[in-house]
Amino acid sequence: MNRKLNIALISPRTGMYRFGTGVFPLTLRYAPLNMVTLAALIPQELRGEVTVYDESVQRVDPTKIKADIVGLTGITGVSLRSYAFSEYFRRQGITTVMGGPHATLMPEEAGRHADAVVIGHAYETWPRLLRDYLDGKLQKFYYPPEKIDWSLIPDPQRDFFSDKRFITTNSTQAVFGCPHQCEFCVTPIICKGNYERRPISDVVGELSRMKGRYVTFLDPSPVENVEYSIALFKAIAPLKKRWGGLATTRIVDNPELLDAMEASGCFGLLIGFESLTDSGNTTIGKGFNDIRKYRRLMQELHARNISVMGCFVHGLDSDGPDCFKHTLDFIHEANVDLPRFTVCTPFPGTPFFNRLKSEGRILTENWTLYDAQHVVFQPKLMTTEELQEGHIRCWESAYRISSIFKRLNGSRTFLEYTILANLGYRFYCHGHRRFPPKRMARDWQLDVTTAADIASIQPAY
Ligand code: B12
Ligand code: SF4
Repeated sequence: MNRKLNIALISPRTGMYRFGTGVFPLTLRYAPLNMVTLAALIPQELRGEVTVYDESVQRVDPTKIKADIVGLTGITGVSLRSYAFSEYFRRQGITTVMGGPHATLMPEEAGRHADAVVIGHAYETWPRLLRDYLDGKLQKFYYPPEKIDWSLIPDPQRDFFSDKRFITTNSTQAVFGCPHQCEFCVTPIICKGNYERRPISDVVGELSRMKGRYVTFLDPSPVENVEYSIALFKAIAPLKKRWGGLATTRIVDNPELLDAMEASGCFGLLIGFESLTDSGNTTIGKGFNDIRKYRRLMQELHARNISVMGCFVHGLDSDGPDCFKHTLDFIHEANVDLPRFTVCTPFPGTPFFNRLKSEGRILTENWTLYDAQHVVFQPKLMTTEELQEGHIRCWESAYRISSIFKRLNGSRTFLEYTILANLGYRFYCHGHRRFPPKRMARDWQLDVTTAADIASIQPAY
């Protein structure tokens, strides 16, 4: 049989990150890999018309989409909108498949809204699912094999995004999972505590086929296997790329690793400092973050011309109303190039969610509010209002012109990027007040969602 499948892949938007009316005037972000990877995984002999939509950079009108199968992805914050899309397409007789972080964390829930759910990585299961569909044997749940063959990763079909407004479409991933178990983090849950690596030659091959110089590594925890990381950095150095990625604060104790990063073209790292107190880091199981070494880490990175997106979380059980001041003092003293703040968020499926649930502290299970910028649980040492307001004020203070000037003047690292990024974030943080919880709570709905669908999806707020 020679039947071809028409497939539409949709990444729905969240409340604050949206095309046109979101917090960013432009899309200040790199392209995600998931949908363009799934597009590349569709077996050649089954390929009909394949389209990829990302609602954060384009308007998506579901009434215009005609396909045999619609694939939907979603992090927790977009999951209700994903369900709304799915319910709409099922009403049109189109088969829907869900995957991604939230469906992996909550497969039963996703299964109530989609015909099939792909749990975890899809390198092997997505092509199998498509063949099952054609054979009339579609299953409800697809689990990844015990041992994933990382060499199955194809070059993503980046051309789907080339005319979209991403900073770069050159994203890739070399390492999967994390050996740590931070209480709030979804990575160890999704990857079942495994920490695995792609063959270095595959990563080098993919990088060398990318157009342009700039690359983003999306690995949530890339440098915990130091031997692999140094070998990877040495292997990519001859390509003369410039790359940004993530790292933990632990790199401060490893000058060889820092030197290898610099020599391989690293221009920026996202680092989870999380808390400025020992008790804060210990409560979340991130005790390896040593606050006494934070300033030295910043100096080591700036000395190597590596800029830092520093991530800080507010609302931990040991955080009182003074936590915002600690964060602001640190970002100014250490000249953090691009500070980023989140409200501690108990993503469902994590130990953090389970603990707060058992303590009766989860205030809403409306997943749209689980975007790490809205308070969804009862903090211990603050009121919800103190946490929400303090968090927004922290953003606003960090992105005053005087604050930007102080930090960047002290850092003077990769200014051609950090000045623009700071101005973008300045605009972003002033958008926070436009997205109060009540507005956000309804934000997942589609124009074409019917009352019956809303009843089936509607969470409590
Ligand atoms: C790119 C990215 C973003 C982008 C775009 C997000 C998006 N909508 O895709 C931006 C910058 C906007 C972003 C923002 C945030 N993000 Co983010 N982000 C990522 C990141 C780094 C890469 C995603 C990616 O492309 N991965 C690579 C692909 C290959 O893996 P994958 O996504 O898991 O997809 C595979 C499978 O899941 C499966 N699959 C996925 N979708 C589908 C769909 C179908 C139909 C099928 C069959 C299979 C399938 O197939 C793929 C191949 O195996 C991930 C971390 C990571 N490395 O995955 C975090 C991650 C997705 N983000 C996360 C978080 C927490 C956030 C923020 C809250 C961060 C913050 N602190 O502010 C914000 C939230 C924004 C909001 N308002 O809600 C969490 C998700 C947690 C959760 N439960 O929601 C992750 C997992 C990181 C982490 N460890 O915490 N993020
Ligand atoms: S927060 Fe970072 S270090 Fe902790 S488990 Fe998640 S990926 Fe690993």
